[in-house]
Amino acid sequence: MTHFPKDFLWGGAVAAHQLEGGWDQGGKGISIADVMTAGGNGIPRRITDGVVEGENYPNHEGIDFYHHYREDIALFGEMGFKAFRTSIAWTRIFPNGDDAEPNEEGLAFYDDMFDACHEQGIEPVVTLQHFEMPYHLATEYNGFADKRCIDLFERFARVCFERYKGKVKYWMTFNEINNQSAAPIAHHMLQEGAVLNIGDNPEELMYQASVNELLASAKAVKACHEIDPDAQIGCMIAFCPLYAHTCDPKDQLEKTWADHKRYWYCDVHAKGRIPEYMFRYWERMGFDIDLSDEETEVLKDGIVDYIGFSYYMSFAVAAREDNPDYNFYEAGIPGLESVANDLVPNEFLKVSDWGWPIDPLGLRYALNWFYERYDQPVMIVENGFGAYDKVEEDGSIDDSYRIDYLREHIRAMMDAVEKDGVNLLGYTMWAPIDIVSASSGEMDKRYGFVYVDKNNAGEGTLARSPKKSFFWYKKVIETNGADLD
Ligand code: BGP
Repeated sequence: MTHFPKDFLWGGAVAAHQLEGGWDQGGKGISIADVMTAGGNGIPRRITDGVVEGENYPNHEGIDFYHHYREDIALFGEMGFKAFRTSIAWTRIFPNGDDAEPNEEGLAFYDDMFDACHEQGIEPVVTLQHFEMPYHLATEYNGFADKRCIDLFERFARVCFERYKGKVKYWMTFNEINNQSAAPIAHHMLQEGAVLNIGDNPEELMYQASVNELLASAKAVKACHEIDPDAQIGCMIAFCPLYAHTCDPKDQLEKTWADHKRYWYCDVHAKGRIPEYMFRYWERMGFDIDLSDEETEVLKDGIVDYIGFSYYMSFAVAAREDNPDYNFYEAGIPGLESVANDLVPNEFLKVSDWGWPIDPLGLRYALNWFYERYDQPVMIVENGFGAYDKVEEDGSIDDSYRIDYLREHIRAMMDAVEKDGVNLLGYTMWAPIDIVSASSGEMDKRYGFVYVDKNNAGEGTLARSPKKSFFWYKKVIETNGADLD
């Protein structure tokens, strides 16, 4: 007998800035993603001072989903998607973030996109802030370093809840809010909170911005519950299991602290309070984090309805001789910055062409980790394989490596549900159609079931064509995961 839920939300996930394009159309303002240049495999993206002529900004066009969304959503419908996760570009609704009135053209765009989803029987799952804050909030406020952004975010969220009430049942507040606890800190502080100037003590400022974002998230959760009691609103955590390198208790303690430092955000989202270990750390470090009693109360009202997380890879953690208190943890994104400090290579795992460790069983570990810790429904809102694809003479694309990756992860996910009893709402793989990579700005780092004819240099017809994995995933959904071959 199978315990896999019949109403499971199979689908795919993207983010507005990585596929929409139309960066200056429909009254849209400039977002922080619009001032990020293309990087490359191992080459970080640069942040320019405004939009500079002659630079290559891959997000400006994305894959022009802005003009292709009906066609693309129809392809998702053909695969049998039950859910489509995307984000609302804040700059389509409030071009500068602090405008007096929302932009009707932007609101209407998402109205029609969500209608197109429902016409295909697809439930939209929507993130409010996915690395695409208004650039104006970065330059004029220094993003979430400034507490005024809390209310600006809440206002944006309220406008969305009121407008899309009944159309959107699943919301998320901040995408991968916890990435900023890893290096490179400046890049992440900008992506997650539009913090442009990281000042003299970036770590302290990162914690302040994080607290402000968590307050903004809590206010949005409360607003969502008031405005649409039928909706569910979750958080979104970038989860990489942090395994202890050996059974040496020192490695185990190091791992425990690494979990604290990387995942305390989830404690706040799911329990409504900042964990004591974080206060102790700030005290030890001499950080002066501004959090009033009133704000502490705000956090209590912001408990999420489910935990959304992304899963791509795992890491191994080893204790350091110079870290006797086990309170140090630093990590980077492989390929983007040297992963030094207390991360060590995991000899049991292979890595992708971008150096990301491949660990399907880690997904079962992740699901258990969340479920036993927070006792809340969970949703896998990102999981996928970035790879170089080859188009054959006849136009076909055999991406069996992507199928292998997804098959093993889905198998682990199903074990977590069937054997471990995890309450899992859905699985939206990343990304059903080729889009611009968030970390590197490449087009040739492809995740899709649907190929898009566009390369790193921005050349191509933007034509869409199904890869082998398209037909495989269609069958997976049709059989509710029973046929993974
Ligand atoms: C997550 C982000 C996505 C995304 C994905 C894959 O961190 O939420 O926006 O793009 O990772 O990463 P990349 O595009 O860098 O390969």
